[in-house]
Amino acid sequence: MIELFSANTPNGKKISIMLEEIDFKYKVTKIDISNGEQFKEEFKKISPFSKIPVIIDHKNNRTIYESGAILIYLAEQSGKFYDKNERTKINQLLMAQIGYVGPMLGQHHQFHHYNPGKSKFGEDRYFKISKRIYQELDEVLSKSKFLSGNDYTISDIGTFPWIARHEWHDIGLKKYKNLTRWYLEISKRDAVKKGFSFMNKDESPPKP
Ligand SMILES: N[C@@H](CCC(=O)N[C@@H](CS)C(=O)NCC(=O)O)C(=O)O
Repeated sequence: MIELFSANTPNGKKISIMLEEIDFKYKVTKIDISNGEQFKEEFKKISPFSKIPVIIDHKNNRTIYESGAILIYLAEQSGKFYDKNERTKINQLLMAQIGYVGPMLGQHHQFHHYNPGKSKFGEDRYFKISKRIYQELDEVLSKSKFLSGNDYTISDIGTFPWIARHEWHDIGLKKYKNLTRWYLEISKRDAVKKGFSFMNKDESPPKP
């Protein structure tokens, strides 16, 4: 059994979606990051940077933090969404999500959605970068069905919950035809619907 320590955020949703996709049994422990629960000594023992998500795989007695590392671990354990022959390609897009797409869209959320009017520089900067990310992902998806090729992989699972915040981004997902096609294709997967609503059963990926 897997224990998932998480919160209802894009990084949190990646792992619940993956667990649903591979059909592993899991239980969720909520970490209230808006109230500082991530800084408690008990949690820091399993997450040295005080961040969700974290999993404990009780069967193998392993604790893993960092969403990319967790996705790779679960893909290796299940043998799914991480084709051995395509790993370099999958890793590229997964690392791009972890190091670029997620952090930049996350800053856009901070300036544009949570704190509008506080910093024109911050708002403009991350709006511009976020638009660029939409354009770049759209270009990648003009060449292949999914981000790393013709198959749905952990790079798609990692990126999807970030694009699912498109209403906060105010960029207009619909303008990006390939990204929209990809988003709709993933939105209709049963495991994605289930994993997406892991903390709020009424939540579903918003329509473009
Ligand atoms: N690189 C990390 C980022 C995780 C992350 O930023 N988690 C956020 C929530 S989405 C968090 O726990 N923030 C609490 C904090 O930093 O205090 C990963 O991919 O797992």
